[in-house]
Amino acid sequence: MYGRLPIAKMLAATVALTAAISAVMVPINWNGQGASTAAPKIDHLLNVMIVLSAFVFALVMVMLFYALWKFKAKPGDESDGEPIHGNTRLEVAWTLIPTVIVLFAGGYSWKVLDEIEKPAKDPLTVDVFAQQFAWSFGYPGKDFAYTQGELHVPLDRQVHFKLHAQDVIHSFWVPEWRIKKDAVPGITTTAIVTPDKPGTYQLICTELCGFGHTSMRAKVVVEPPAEFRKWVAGLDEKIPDLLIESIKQDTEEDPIPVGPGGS
Ligand SMILES: [Cu+2]
Repeated sequence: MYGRLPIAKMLAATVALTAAISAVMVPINWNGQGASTAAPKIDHLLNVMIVLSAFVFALVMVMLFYALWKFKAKPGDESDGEPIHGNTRLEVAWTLIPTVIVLFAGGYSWKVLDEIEKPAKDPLTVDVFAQQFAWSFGYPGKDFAYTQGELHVPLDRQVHFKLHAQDVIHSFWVPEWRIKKDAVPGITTTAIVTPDKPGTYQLICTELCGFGHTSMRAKVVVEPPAEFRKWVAGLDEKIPDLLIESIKQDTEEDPIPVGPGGS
């Protein structure tokens, strides 16, 4: 036998290495500026995942380097290794630990998503039309005001973006809001965001959708509700019938296709 492993020492080394990696990785601002109520929650979730990943990495490295050092063959030793088979305790451990980590990560992510998507009392519904290679938007109210390439939303109000793809799969992403959701032909998907910082941002298509994919962007303006209302009232285009028809053919996860979601 190889003798007992110095479990306590290996565990201490793993914890120390986890702490060292986390101390470098966690303070890095991976996602940039945040501008929605979801941002701090998602950033925190990412940090928890970084610490968990650092732990797994550290554990593997400590065991690897211990084995390299401890069981190194002596010079001139050409003999075979000891024939060993199975180690129930080790196998139970390496099944149980990852299972617990993955279940925890899944459960925690579920909880965070649930909090983010909890419907507010008075959400605004905005229709988002994605097509190769442009974005356009429909606002509730009389005649469904419509804009191309520029999205305005009110500050501090939950917005339900109804995503409609006209041709291929696109994906709705404003990095500062963190939330990312696919627009899929044939179904209407919903992205829920509460912008909490005024300013100008960029909506980016984040699903490779063809030659013009990299240029598929739109300006996003988050502004106080009064300014938003004024802006919508000033729009004179309405959603083209073609787009309304295409929405009607979508399978709905929500029964209201074009939203009279208040204004
Ligand atoms: Cu794209």
